[in-house]
This record gives sequence, structure tokens and C-alpha cells, in this order.
Amino acid sequence: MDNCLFCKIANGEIESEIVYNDGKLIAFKDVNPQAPTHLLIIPKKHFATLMDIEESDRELMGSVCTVAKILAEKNDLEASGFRLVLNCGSGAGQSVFHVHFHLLGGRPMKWPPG
Ligand code: DGP
Repeated sequence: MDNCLFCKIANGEIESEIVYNDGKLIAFKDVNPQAPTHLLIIPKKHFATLMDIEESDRELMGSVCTVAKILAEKNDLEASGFRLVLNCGSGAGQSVFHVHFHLLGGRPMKWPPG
């Protein structure tokens, strides 16, 4: 997708600190971290929001949970806990319109989120 920041990160046009890459999903450090661990997990395939995925994307999107587990283990977050967040739409705080999951950990979390 032309002019999509996260597509450009996924294809290497824009630099980022990539911490995971399996060909279909990548994860990289958030440029504006809200917790000691703040990673973004994204499908390389472009979807502007979660509402753009289709039934055929079930496996791809489901695999995000497995990658979140792998990254939680790598960052020693199993015991302390962590949060996996997806903002869908500007009303929910989405600012980059390429589906991404925030993996946040390393500090206590409150509920409900703001
Ligand atoms: P959201 O508000 O849910 O759409 O989250 C977008 C996140 O993307 C936000 O936490 C900051 C992060 N971000 C924005 N631009 C860049 C960038 O150029 N590089 C990286 N690594 N993260 C970015």
C-alpha cells in the first residue's frame, strides 16, 4: 500500500527496531513507548483497520496471539503479565491506519484503560 507508514516499515523502506519477522508478521519497537516493553505486532498484508479483515485472514490474524506469546516470553513478561491492545478506528485512538497490536508490559496496568 503506497504511503502507509507500517507497510514501509514492513518492507524496509523506513527503519525500525525489528524484534520478530516470520515473513507474514513482523514486530518492532514502538517509537513512543508507553511501557518498558512496548512492541507493535503487524501483519505485512495491509488492512487499514480490523474491520477490513476477511474470513480468509483468520489464520494470519490468529497467529498474532502466538507471536505475542513468543515475544512475552522473550521479554520475561509471563509472570508480571502484559497487555495486547488493538485500537480500531480513530474513536478508539487508532492513529496509524495499518492494523497493529500493541504488546505492553513491564509496569502495572490499570483497568479500564483511558
Ligand atoms: P495507534 O495509536 O494504536 O494507531 O498506535 C500507533 C503507534 O505507532 C503509536 O504508539 C506510535 C507508533 N508509531 C508511529 N509512528 C511510528 C514510527 O515511525 N515508527 C515506530 N516504530 N512506531 C511508530
